Amino acid sequence: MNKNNQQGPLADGGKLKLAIQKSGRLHDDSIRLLKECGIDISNGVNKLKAEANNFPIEVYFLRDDDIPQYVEDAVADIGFVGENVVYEKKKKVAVVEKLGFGKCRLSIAVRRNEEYDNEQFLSGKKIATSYPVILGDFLKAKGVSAEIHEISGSVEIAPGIGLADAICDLVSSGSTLFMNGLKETETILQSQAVLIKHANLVPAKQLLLDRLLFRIQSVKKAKNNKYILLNAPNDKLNEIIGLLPGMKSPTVLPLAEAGWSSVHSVLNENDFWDIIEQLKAAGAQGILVVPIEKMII
Ligand code: PRT
Ligand code: ZN
Repeated sequence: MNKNNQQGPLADGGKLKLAIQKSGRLHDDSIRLLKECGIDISNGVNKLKAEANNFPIEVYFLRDDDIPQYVEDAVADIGFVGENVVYEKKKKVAVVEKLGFGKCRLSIAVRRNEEYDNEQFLSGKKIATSYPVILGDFLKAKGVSAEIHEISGSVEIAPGIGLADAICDLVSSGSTLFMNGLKETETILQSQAVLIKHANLVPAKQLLLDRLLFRIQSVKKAKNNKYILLNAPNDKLNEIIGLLPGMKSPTVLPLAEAGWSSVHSVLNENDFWDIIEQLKAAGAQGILVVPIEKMII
């Protein structure tokens, strides 16, 4: 047994300790994901931690920037945090699973009227950012020597007030850049929320994490897939079945009306519209598409 499972300030009764953002862009989606995994935590927004009554987990509410450190130190076993924060902080933690929310990119942007051919534009320039480590690695890899000016917020206004020639910041819709007269010229990192874990979880904690991961993966798979029901004339059944992947093969049931069958299957979001068009062309009718809540394969 590792010291974390013994009595003292780190005693936790064998619960998996999860750190999530206290408030901000990742908070609601983190809580929602837990809920979709069947884990209900009592509302702890104004508290430091909350417990679930139906899963051995304890949730800590922290600033996102602090989560990698807490996980490295085993104060939390696992955390939900943006990849951008994980790579900037360079703590000893393992990235285990992409969570599918909090998607954004870390990009270079310059004044809209500037001509930017490639990263050599940045040579000798001043770049404002809250991500000096990731930016520094990028510049080094490209062999560009520039001055990194670290600021903690409102990075987008730096070029407008003459503080910098370029910025390196997170972008999602791009509207903040646009409103500040900037254009995005280079993406240096694609980011989303990820699950990180302590480098050496004790086996009992790893088992709990495996249970949680199984649930997270089932939720993610369900989100990427749709359940489809359709009616098919029997003489077109083979052609229609050939278009459907299904988890094993589609379910086919006879309809009350002679010569017709009902076909049930599962479609991946990415192939969805293509396959629907082909199904219609092949004679499928009454197509119903239903969201899937969990998918266990
Ligand atoms: O208080 P705490 O330190 O916990 O929160 P925070 O203020 O540092 O972080 P928060 O809540 O703003 O963001 C948390 C995480 O959300 C980030 O680390 C990213 O992983 C992720 N994320 C996703 C984003 C964005 N999208 C995003 N658009 N984080 C910030 N932004 C900001 C960006 O910095 C810029 O100011 O939104 C603006 C740009 O948005 P668009 O839509 O105009 O392009
Ligand atoms: Zn933060």
